Amino acid sequence: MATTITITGAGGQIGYALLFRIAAGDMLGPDEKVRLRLLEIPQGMGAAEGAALELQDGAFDLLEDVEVTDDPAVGFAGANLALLVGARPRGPGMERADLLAANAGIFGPQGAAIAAHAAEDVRAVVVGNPANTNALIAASAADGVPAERFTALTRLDENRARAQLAIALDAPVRSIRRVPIWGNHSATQFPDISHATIDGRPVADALRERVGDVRTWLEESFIPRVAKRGAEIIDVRGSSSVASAANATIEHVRDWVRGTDDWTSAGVVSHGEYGVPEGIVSSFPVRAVDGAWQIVEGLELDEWSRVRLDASVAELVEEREAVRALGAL
Ligand code: NAX
Repeated sequence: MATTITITGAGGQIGYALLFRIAAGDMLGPDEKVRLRLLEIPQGMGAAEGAALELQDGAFDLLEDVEVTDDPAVGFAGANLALLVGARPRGPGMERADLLAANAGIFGPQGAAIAAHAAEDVRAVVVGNPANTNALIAASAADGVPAERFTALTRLDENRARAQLAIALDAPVRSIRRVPIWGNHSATQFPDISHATIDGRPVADALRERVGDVRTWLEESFIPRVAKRGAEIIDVRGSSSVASAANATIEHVRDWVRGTDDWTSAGVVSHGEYGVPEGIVSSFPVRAVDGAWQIVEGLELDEWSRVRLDASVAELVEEREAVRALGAL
């Protein structure tokens, strides 16, 4: 047996950073064979075919076979996992509505193709932006596939938040746990440290000793740094986040399939938890149990946190209204 994994946008940057790690067993472990389906559009086929040649040259023990296609029916055939990376980037002068419309034209048909051709246990993670709303569009087009099988990547945001805390506290990142991201994968996201621990002790107590007034530090330094990290990477590197995004994608899928021992973050469909309107794909603190994400319930959110979560959710509701107006839901 092998797991069939479809990667859309496989000829792009994140695709290139993902493929070799998946083939090496970083995502599903050293005992699980993988079959890769590289789905591209015609312009991306050359890059994807080149990556497939390099996958051959990697001579990976776990890699059963690789197929490159620009036909979604072929690309999603039998897929157990779908990594939806390919998306339409915002071009010069493009309004948000144009961006949503262009991506609805990608993620609607892909959701339908997943429903028609993927394996019954298919699970999808959307990386391509706007990730949360793209996941919502794909889920609503995938008749017969439970909406819970469509998720959006916010693990990169969580990793960025944990890394910034580790730097501020001069501590190893592994010592920092429970830093959920709430809301949208956008500049409105809310990285929440109120339940975070460092070696089991509240992060807020440790921060007070280092930064003084914690709330000011969160508002003026931590939250903007995490929420705008993507732009900072572009400024410094001259290109958007790639390897860190691929790493987070691998961690998201690994945890979803193999389970978590603590909380993490993922964009999942709301059933009304924490007052997030039903049906919205929002980031929450989650655990993975028996192959399914569960939202961690019962957490206290103070007024200051509530305002931030509500602002990000309001943006998600607006995006949903915009795609509804386009007829994409
Ligand atoms: P690239 O432009 O390098 O690659 C995208 C690839 O997708 C291209 O090869 C293109 O031909 C392909 N593609 C476009 N439409 C397609 C379709 N309908 N079917 C199949 N393939 C299609 O972008 P890359 O740097 O790889 O980024 C990919 C996406 O990830 C972007 O939307 C980007 O905004 C998003 N990101 C999301 C992150 C997250 O945390 N959720 C972080 C990183 C990244 O910004």
